[in-house]
Amino acid sequence: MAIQFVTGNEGKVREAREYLEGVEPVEQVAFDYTEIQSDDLGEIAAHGALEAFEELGGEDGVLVDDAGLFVDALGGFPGPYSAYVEDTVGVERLWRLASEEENRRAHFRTVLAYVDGELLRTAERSSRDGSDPRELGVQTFEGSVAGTLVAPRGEGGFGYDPIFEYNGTTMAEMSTEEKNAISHRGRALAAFADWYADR
Ligand code: ITT
Repeated sequence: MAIQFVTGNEGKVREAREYLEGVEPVEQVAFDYTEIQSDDLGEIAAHGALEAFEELGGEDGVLVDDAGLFVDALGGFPGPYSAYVEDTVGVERLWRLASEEENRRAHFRTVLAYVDGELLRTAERSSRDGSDPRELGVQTFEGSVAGTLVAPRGEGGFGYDPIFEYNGTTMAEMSTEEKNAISHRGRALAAFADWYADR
């Protein structure tokens, strides 16, 4: 059984493959699920996973990853709007905005949402009180990491990695394995892999 990772972001796929090697093969699937308007990454990811699972059909598991960069001095901006801000403002200009602040602390957060046929059937059997059984079937796994924003450095990673420093190294200066060992996604993938192995 392969895990269908529904994302257009190859960097996310590279990190998931590196982490889940030996657990399950990860297949990248292009499907443009609806990103609902919400401040809650978990809600966005869970909704997307369910929609993609229903659209793709079959039994194989579907994984969705919704992530964001939260800058403390900017009230958590860009947060759930991080992809939009990267496309419009860009990483370099976000750094310039943050560099005017004394407090350069920020964190990354990601929520992985996973669902498959067996989870949905189990949820349907156990749902009694009228709540939507399909939503109960989706499993979510969260990870976050705190760091400091710096002028861009490094050629690796993707997205905001060049401006996010952890222990003196930007995430763009790390290998995939090094980034996974400390990153928000690595932590969420660890929680997912533990749960997956215990099933
Ligand atoms: P999909 O929705 O297709 O998975 P996306 O890149 O649009 O891909 P998000 O909606 O989760 O992903 O957007 C998150 C934004 O944060 C986006 O601009 C990413 O480049 C960036 N981002 C996510 N994870 C990151 C990471 O580990 N390092 C640096 N930037 C990251």
